[in-house]
Amino acid sequence: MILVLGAGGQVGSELVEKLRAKHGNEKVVASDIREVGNSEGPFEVLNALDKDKLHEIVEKYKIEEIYHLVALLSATAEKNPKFGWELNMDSLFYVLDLAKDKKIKKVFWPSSIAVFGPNTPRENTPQHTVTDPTTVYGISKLSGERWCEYYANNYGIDVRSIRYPGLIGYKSMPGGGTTDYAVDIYHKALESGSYECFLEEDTYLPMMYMEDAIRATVELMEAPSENIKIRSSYNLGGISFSPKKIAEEIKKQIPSFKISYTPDFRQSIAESWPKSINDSAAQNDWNWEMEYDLSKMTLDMIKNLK
Ligand code: AKB
Repeated sequence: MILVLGAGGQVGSELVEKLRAKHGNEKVVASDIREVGNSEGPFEVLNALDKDKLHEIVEKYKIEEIYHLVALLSATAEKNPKFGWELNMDSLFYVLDLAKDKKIKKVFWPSSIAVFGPNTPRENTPQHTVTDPTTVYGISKLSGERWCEYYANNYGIDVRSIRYPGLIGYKSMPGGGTTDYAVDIYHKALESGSYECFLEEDTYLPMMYMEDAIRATVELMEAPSENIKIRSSYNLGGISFSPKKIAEEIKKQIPSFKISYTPDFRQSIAESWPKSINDSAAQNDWNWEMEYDLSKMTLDMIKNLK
């Protein structure tokens, strides 16, 4: 049995669908801090900081595998740093300890490109390099990575992780990230024909279409354990583009689309992150291969949002 924490979120809602299609609706327990509509299988309301309830659910359903997707993202955590740290770290320890105590067998926990910082090489960022995050979110993800590796090395737990780039999908909205503009822009292009972007036009960031991100997650979790050489978190490259580039691509489909730029506090977060990522370790260890580039993604986003 599989448990997904944060099943109502941007990744969670799509991952639950995918896992249920693969394993059967009854085999995947979805959970979130509030009820999510139309759950096709078992659902539990769970605050990821409620350790006792988490233990109860693991016992009740005889859970073997947890996907821990709960987090306060980069922009939101900056507004509430202490809570961002508490939520992102404490909930991770509860899950890692379940694996350490042999109550569950396998853990997926996402990290992020936010672990990198202003002194990281920004182009083709290597797997192992300077990590000096400036956001609470990035600090919590980097610390989480170190703890995942520590638990794997010292307690032999099977924990796997990906440093997600900004994720773009049509089924769900992101909540509180710096890369959120790249989802919102498609919605606004179709709703009103224009978009006011909170980043400057030439701010390049690594991004990925949700189809690819979900497939990467499933492929990583299905790979033989001996192939998983990195127990902190794998770089995942995706597509590198700026607001100007995505706007140009949207204009190919909606010629009257207009974009304007009013950068806010998220600009300095974006500037501290890489522009593009080297994911050769993921390619070598578990055969990772991206499918969607900017134009393929844009066509699919617009088709589905229409
Ligand atoms: C964010 O912008 O905070 C997230 C991320 C890159 O992890 N989308």
